[in-house]
Amino acid sequence: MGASIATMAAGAGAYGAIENAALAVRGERIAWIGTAAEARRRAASQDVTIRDAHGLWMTPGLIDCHTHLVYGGNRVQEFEQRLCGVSYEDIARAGGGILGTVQATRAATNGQLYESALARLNRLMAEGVTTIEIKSGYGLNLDAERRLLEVARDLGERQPVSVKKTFLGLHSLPPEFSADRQAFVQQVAGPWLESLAAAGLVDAVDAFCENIAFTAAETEQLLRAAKNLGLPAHVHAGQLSDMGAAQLAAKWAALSADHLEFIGADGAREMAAAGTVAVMLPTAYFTLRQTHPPPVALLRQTGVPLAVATDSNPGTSPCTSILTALNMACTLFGLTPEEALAGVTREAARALGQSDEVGTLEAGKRADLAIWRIERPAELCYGLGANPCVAVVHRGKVR
Ligand code: DI6
Ligand code: FE
Repeated sequence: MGASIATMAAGAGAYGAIENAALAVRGERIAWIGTAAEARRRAASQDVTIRDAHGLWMTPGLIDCHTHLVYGGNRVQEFEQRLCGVSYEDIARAGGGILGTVQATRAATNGQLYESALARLNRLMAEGVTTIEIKSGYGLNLDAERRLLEVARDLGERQPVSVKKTFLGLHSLPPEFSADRQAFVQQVAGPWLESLAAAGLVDAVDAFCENIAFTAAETEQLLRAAKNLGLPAHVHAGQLSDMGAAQLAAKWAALSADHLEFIGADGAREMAAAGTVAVMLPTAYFTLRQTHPPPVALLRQTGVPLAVATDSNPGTSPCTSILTALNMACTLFGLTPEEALAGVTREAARALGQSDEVGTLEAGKRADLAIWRIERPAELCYGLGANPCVAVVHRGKVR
């Protein structure tokens, strides 16, 4: 009680803010939101615990809607190579890059994968993250992909955070299939997807549609298979080149198309019509020292919803700070602080198909919230390296 609340509800003014506000939790849900004065009157007649939060701000718990959190090893030697002039694409074509991480991941035990991902998850949770999407994609055979998704599931069951698991079956072509791309795509979109989905390990699918990865036609095979199983999709689209992946994502009504540095007006228009969210990944852009940002003004004018995420991964975004992603969404891509904050709350929830549950503070939604020692919400985008988070509530419980 007494905090300012950025509800982030759409159409409710800047940040959906309510000053000197109060929020009541019953069980896992938000029971009521209003002014502190009204809350005091209501509380007098009821048996409730009141916590004072004067001088603090409350926001929805943050949602990191695009991560590759679970993997073995790291890629620091590639970081050095890139700074000596070798490009990300050259490293990938020489069998490094994603395939380097695949080797390290296959060699790691489940315990090692869990512990290293947990260390990263703890840093994100300390910055107010209450929901995280975790992609597989560093196993690239059925057994290793299953292990990655099981580790993601276990993180969500053992830690106070909600996890969405994405089967990124088409991430890179593994060496054992280098002579037969089509056989690999058929395995991924056929028996592998079916078996992982049957085990309850797949909330959505994803593909890296890129000149160094998979074509639009290959990506489409996975999107079609997912649709047949009733599973939603995300697509890595236009990170390094325009393969028509944004249009493809829209055609299959994907929840999101992510990266989007190289998309055009058609992609934006079709995404807007399909309701596909554009996920901005500025820390990957920064790490790759790219110079061609996504067309944010075009996306905004066209009415495409904008989300922001860390893309946490060992190659292009060794980032475990969602506040850094917020900062860079503003400084590198030109989002307003309000757009950026909506991008890790309301719009990130939409990108995960979770809008009915989380992403804004409204009665009936899940009581996932973060409490901050800040003077105004834009401060969450302003700092570099500060963490003003003072408390987090996940499913109604203080973490
Ligand atoms: N795009 C990315 O930025 C990551 N995956 C993807 O499809 C990078 C993955 C990596 O380099 O390990
Ligand atoms: Fe990614």
